[in-house]
Amino acid sequence: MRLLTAPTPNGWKVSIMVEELRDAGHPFSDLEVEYINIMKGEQFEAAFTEVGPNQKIPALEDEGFCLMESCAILEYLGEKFPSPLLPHEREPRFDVLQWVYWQAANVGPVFGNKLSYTRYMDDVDPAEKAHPLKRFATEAQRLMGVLSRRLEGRKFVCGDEFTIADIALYPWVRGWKWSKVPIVGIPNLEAWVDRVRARPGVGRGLAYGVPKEEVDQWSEARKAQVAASGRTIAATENLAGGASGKSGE
Ligand SMILES: N[C@@H](CCC(=O)N[C@@H](CS)C(=O)NCC(=O)O)C(=O)O
Repeated sequence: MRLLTAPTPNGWKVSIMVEELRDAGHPFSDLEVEYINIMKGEQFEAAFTEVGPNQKIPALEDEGFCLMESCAILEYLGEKFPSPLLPHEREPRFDVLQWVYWQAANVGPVFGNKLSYTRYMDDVDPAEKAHPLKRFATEAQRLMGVLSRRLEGRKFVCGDEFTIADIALYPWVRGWKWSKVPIVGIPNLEAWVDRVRARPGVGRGLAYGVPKEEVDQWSEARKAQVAASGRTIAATENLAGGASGKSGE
């Protein structure tokens, strides 16, 4: 099995999943992790595109079967390697899956756009950014309200068990300082973030592609590097992307 990934929220979903599954007794002894340098545009190369046709990490290749989309990969691994991370019974399984799809359709795109406008799109006139920034900030805050309500009286998103719903959501929510979506003063979210972070598998998963000492706090050099790379990816002149490799140039 090959995992093509990078140290970003969507990449960490899958590395956390692998480490949590290891803790659940699945050794992943044949796993090869290949880091894709999205700053240099390696996601646009043919070798990557064959596995991930959307030209975004993560992507997985399992004995010739190729899979893109982080949440589809979570579901695939959850199904292939049984554990409480993806319940088998229909109702508990769909209870988990609805939150996974909610993340994929809402939290990921909204936080991603908020982050791009907040941190990266510096080739856009500030006046032009004002409306999308406000829209994505308001929606991100609304989504955090929904998550907080869901967590009321629950240890994890779907109850006492940690599942792929938590895995899908956590890497985006933990990055709230970077995306500037404040969760301080929302006790259910703060407590959940701490509870998820305390899991050894989550700690190891977050270390993929990042030195251990920078898992929770990036160095100034890394912040500058990430900001610069994000700028390249988010620049409006690069939005047409394509397979030319232009984005990384
Ligand atoms: N919906 C996709 C989103 C993947 C995605 O946006 N990946 C980003 C990194 S977090 C990426 O590869 N960006 C490179 C680019 O946009 O060129 C998923 O969940 O897998």
